[in-house]
Amino acid sequence: MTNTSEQDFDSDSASDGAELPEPVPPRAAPSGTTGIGIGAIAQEIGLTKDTLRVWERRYGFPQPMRSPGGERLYPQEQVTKLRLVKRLLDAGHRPSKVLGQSIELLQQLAESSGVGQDAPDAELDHLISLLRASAYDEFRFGLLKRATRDGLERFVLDVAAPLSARVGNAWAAGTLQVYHEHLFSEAIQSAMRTLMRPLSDAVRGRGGRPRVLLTTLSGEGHGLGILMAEAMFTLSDCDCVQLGLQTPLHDIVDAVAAHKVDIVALSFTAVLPAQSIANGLTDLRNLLPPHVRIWVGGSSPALRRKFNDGVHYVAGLTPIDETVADWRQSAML
Ligand code: B12
Repeated sequence: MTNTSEQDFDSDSASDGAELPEPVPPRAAPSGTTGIGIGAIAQEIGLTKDTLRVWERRYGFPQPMRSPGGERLYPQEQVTKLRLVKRLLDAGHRPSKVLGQSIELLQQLAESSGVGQDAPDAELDHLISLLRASAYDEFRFGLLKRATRDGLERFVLDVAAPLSARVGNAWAAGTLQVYHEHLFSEAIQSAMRTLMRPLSDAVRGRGGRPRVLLTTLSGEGHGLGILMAEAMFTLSDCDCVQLGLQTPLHDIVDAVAAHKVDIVALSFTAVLPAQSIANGLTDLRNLLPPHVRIWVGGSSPALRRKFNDGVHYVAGLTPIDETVADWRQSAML
């Protein structure tokens, strides 16, 4: 990995050395008050429980209430703020600069730094409004029409990728729900598979190389990144083996041997803690034969850090063609 980032908020390094407030004594939850437990919050937002405890101790936020049994309970407004905090940190802001701010200030900061902002596109807005209105058949029709009109590459780059970001932003803003995300994923997957199938079959018939295995590691439940990457690899004449989501490391290793795979391509969003990604990649690297490359992509800020050698970060979908060309050149030497 060549890129580095100083951002790391997974453990005690969740602090960045700024002035710290006095610790706030825990409040008991008034009877009848609801709150969300630390495990559920950590999972939903993509932080570790340790990070939440460290922030509480060092920055005075979040400030959970306590259940009668002494467990942390986070009220909804703190969850909303935490979601926003996480997105600002993913965009490169520092914990000490954001954790003490009001939600209104954080919203302004997000707006001024472009976090969660959609580029104007009336057609994509229309698709989102169909999804929101539960006009699912219309939404699927709209996607398929665009896919047929644009072709695979343009559909991936101009529709599937920006629409995923829009859906994510709408979910974060509370204007789409998780079931909308599921419906969206199903519709995108089906449109992309329909477009991709004839080409994939033809590439397979020609014995295209490299052979690329695509999957995600345990804990990473987002599959549109590897699907879009598969489309771009296929357009670069690669034979793709799509394993889907969350494949255990030993199963990846077995599939690599059985299918004579040259490259393992993995996708990471910001949900997996940086340390889990680093550990997973180190373990996988040690388990795979050295000639098998590991290429990683996706929006996780952890990918901007330096990992061990033998893991290559591909910064987006368009560089896939060039990276494959480099592989072919080195394979011929
Ligand atoms: C659909 C969706 C879901 C679906 C996924 C269904 C499925 N089968 O895939 C469901 C509903 C299950 C879901 C669940 C969750 N999600 Co969700 N989800 C999304 C959404 C809208 C798209 C997901 C996706 O596949 N993205 C991956 C690709 C498309 O995006 P990318 O990482 O930016 O990668 C780009 C490139 O780098 C490249 N690329 C990607 N991978 C690779 C790999 C290689 C090798 C290469 C070369 C290139 C490449 O392609 C992309 C093109 O733009 C995103 C929004 C978004 N912006 O991504 C949120 C998002 C990822 N989800 C989010 C969250 C919080 C969750 C949940 C924790 C809570 C929830 N919403 O229910 C759970 C966690 C699940 C888990 N354990 O992983 C957050 C993560 C934020 C964060 N900082 O942690 C996001 C960003 C929404 C948001 N704006 O807050 N989600």
